[in-house]
Amino acid sequence: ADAATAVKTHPLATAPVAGPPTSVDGFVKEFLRELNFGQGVTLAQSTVNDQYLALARTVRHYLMARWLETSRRQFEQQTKGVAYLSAEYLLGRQLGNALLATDLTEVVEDGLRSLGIDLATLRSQEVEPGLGNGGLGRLAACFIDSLATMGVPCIGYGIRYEYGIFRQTFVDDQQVEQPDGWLALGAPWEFPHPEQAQLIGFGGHTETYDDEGVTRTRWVPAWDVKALPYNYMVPGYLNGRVNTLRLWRAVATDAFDLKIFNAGDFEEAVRSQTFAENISKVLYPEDSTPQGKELRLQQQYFFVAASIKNFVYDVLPEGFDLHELPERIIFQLNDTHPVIGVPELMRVLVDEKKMDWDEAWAITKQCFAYTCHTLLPEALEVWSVDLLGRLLPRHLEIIYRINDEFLAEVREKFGDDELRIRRMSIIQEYPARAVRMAYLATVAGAKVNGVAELHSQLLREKVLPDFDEFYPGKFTNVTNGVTPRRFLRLANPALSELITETIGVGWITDLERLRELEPYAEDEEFRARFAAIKAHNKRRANAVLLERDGFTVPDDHMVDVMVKRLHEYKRQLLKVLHIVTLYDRIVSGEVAAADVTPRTFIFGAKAAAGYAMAKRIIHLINAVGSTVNADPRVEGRLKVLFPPNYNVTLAEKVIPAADLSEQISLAGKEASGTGNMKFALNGALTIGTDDGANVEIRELVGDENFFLFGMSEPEVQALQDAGYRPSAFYESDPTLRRAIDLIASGAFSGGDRSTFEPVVSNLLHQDRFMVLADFASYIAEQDRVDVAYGDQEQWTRSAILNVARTGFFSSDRSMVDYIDRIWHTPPVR
Ligand code: F55
Repeated sequence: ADAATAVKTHPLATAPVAGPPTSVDGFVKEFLRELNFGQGVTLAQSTVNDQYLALARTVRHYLMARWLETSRRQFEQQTKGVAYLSAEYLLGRQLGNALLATDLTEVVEDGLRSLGIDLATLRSQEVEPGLGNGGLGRLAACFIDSLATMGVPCIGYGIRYEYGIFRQTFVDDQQVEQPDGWLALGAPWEFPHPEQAQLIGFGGHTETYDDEGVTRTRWVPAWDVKALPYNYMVPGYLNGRVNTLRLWRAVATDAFDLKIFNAGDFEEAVRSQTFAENISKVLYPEDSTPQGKELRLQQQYFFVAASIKNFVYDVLPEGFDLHELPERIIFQLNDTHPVIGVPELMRVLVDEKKMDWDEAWAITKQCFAYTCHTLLPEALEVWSVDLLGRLLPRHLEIIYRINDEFLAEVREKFGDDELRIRRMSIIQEYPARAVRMAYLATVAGAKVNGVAELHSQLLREKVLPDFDEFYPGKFTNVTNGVTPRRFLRLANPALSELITETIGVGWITDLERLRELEPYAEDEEFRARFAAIKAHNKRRANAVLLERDGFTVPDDHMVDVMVKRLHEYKRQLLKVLHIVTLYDRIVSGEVAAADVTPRTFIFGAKAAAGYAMAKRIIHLINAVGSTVNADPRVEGRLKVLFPPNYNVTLAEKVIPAADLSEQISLAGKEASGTGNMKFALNGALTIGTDDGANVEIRELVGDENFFLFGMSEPEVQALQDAGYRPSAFYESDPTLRRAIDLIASGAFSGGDRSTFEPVVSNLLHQDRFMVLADFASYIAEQDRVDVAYGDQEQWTRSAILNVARTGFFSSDRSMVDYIDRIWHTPPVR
């Protein structure tokens, strides 16, 4: 104890050792030290990977004092902070962002050059942590970047998947998934803390016991796993602040295998270890149809329970009065994946901290807020009572009680309206008894938000109308945003430089200042520079795609990009029908190839491994691409590129090169979209439906600078109600018929009519997302795009205005909205 006190009161106890000097010399010394002492190699012996790892560790050293200092001050200040609970963080590469945040890029570039090393080569060596599926995971990454940059106390909690989103390859034009072993070459950004491991229980039963005259319940789990935290730095931009992302890894407890081992079954002991470690083994690649798999529920409970324990027992000071929890923390639920945290906090407060149920519930209701990211009914998570009862029996009891008391309140307010009670129950009865996690989140959350204006409106009016009526003021909107650091400053250095030269550097942390660019749309010289930058970015993308996939992007082509997860509602098929239509115009002789606006179509999309229709659509895109690209009649005026394994790293190269951004979901289906924002900020024009955040983009950039097509959400609803018959559109529109017939004829499948028959027949007889209904409008608008592109000066004007008017979509602004409308965390200096 004396030794511990001596350590804590030492004059240097809380003063971290400063990082290496911020000079080229200081950097080079530290880098060589890491290479020699960390990697154990001389410069001459070192591989690119050695150099990358040594560089990453060197950059860490510059951040370390700030990280320790941020944590210390946070502990000292004891102000309210955010715990962002997310099963996914799609971080992208770390090195470039860390260099940007510390302003070390030039020093490092120069220092490495003096050793004969190219920084860009080392940056390419990094394997991005793909710990997310798409928009939801990337949003979490943008949010924690913004919070660090704005100096808001935040811990991100999640799962350290050993395998992130699969690596996509194409074999015979079809998707094949490969494991993403992102840790294989070393993990220089993480800090494991095995001494802070938590035990997480599963299964077993509950029992009541007498606690000095009070009957209490306790949970007796049947097995447990150890949750090991791995910390990651989340550096703020040039502000000396470093927040923490804490990801949990599952490992077997000693007891877990020891018991079995001692029973003499060594093989079983090893098997059970594997069983425990499976929990954080791999990210589920489903991004819209949760499969209700037991392992997935294990993952959810595992990370949420570890995070709540960590916060309550380790982050809060000893002796903290838990009645004040809402003044200290808000747990933000990124979709329903962490909602099991609600009964978990109740269990901790009631069973472990022996708090009165009503008191605990009053606290819990103030500590959670819920963000919904979808409108598709099949994407709303539901866990069978059967599974929950087996895996988390105490949590099921708690959910039942929450539901009973909630339904009693509903009865009190609305009377014995049994239909309404059944509609609003957290427990669904048909087709099987199951817990509706979105309802639980809505009942428990202090606030519920959608992710774009239209989405929030539809959420209130169509998905949860009873709840909106029952809880006035609970529903709100926070429109998504993207971090300007990664998606403009890092991804588009040339445009960033032009912007900074024109309006100063303030835009990087105050993106609305891009407005100051508006007058330059009329400046001919500025336009020329802006256009030259777009051309430069196309050549840069060309170089990356050439090296990666052997593709070339012709200099004189419009670059038309659709990158996002493959899903029927996003309507990649509509894009395919457009390409087939253009192709058909040429090969049928309707239009001379020379008269077609040259376009390169770039797709990027992963399909969930079990989503058969999505995989067929990938196959079709590749097949159409192969045919179109190889047909001499096209004279190279249409080109279809589908680089495999679209990820954050590729996005950073492709988005800045785009002229046209495809945001063509069926109105009312895309909650927000965030790619749409990244494209507009990088000077692409959007062709899009009135859906998600497209609505707000169009409002901001102006109708003249946006290509709108398709039905509005009310029109979609009306067509649905009237009875949608896709074949009617096929029969009455000869252009559409030719495109579909061409696919059906086997023109893209070596004459085999069966290959794409399921796609064609689904379009003709189901077409859940009304591709055929919007086809004519889409083609007409695309023809206007061609005309508009013909006037390059005017196009560039529009592109500049897209940049100047979309500063609203900074995730910094999203954070301000969360703070004002939901978190009420105090401003931090
Ligand atoms: C992942 C797992 C499950 Cl089980 C369900 C959904 C997902 C997922 O990745 N969803 C997702 O990415 N949703 C998207 O969220 C974005 C951020 O809010 C939105 O912009 C986008 O519209 C929405 O589809």
